[in-house]
Amino acid sequence: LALETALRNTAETGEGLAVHYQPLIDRDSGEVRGAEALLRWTSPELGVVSPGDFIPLAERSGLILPLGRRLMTLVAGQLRAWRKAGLAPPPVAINLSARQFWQQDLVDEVRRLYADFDLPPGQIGFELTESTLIDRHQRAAATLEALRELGCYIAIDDFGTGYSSLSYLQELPVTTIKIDRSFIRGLGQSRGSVAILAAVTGLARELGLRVVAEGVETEVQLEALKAYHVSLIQGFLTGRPVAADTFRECYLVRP
Ligand code: G
Ligand code: G
Ligand code: MN
Ligand code: NA
Repeated sequence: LALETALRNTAETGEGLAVHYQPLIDRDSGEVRGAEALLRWTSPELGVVSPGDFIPLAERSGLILPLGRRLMTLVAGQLRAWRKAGLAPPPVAINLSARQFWQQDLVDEVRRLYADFDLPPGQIGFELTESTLIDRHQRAAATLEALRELGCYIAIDDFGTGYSSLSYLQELPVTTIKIDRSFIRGLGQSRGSVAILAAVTGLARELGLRVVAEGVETEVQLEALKAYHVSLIQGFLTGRPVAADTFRECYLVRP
């Protein structure tokens, strides 16, 4: 309960919230092609709380709605500041949990964000899990279409861990699938992981979807991905989540 009270205070004031950015790297050129925004929380009362602890609580309690709004504003403000400084930040992906995706005014909120912070189309994208999208196809499609019209790209996060139905990929305007790190971990160890990689990349190619490998930690995994022409890499090997200033220095300022 102490944790929930502290989180509620933070949702109201924004105190102690920060955003870390993890780069999405093009393996062939080494260039940054995107970033994932990840919420970080240092509670004034409790100190650093891991996202693995506070995100599930935020989702259960509904606090993910105000917290998610704060995150979006922090990201948009950061992007505007970078652009004003003459930098060219790549598209930044924001995670949306089911509650956030299904809230009535999501599209209006995103539209307002683009306008208020002078963001070019495509500057912000979203990551959703299969389980968020699968129950209510048609309404999901309408929301996704509206987000696509604002230029947002849409990634399926943790791909392969949700439902076994694949038909939604054809029916929904998603642009990207992020192969879950549980499959990446097995590369070089289990034949099953290679089989899944082969199937997922084949499917993505046929459907014209972009593929991102997440959770890439070793050169062996990178080599295995190369064999299947997966060139977009997100993982500790190519870059950990870092604070905004570090992200700027490492990925946005070219010598
Ligand atoms: O770095 P990592 O430990 O941040 O994140 C743990 C989990 O929390 C991941 O599943 C990630 O998608 C989720 N997460 C991180 N930031 C956010 C956020 O702003 N909103 C939502 N809904 N989930 C987030
Ligand atoms: O659920 P989601 O995919 O949004 O999770 C993002 C989470 O993955 C963050 O907690 C981030 O810190 C973590 N992460 C990113 N790269 C790696 C990696 O290479 N290995 C592991 N174990 N976790 C990673
Ligand atoms: Mn994610
Ligand atoms: Na993921």
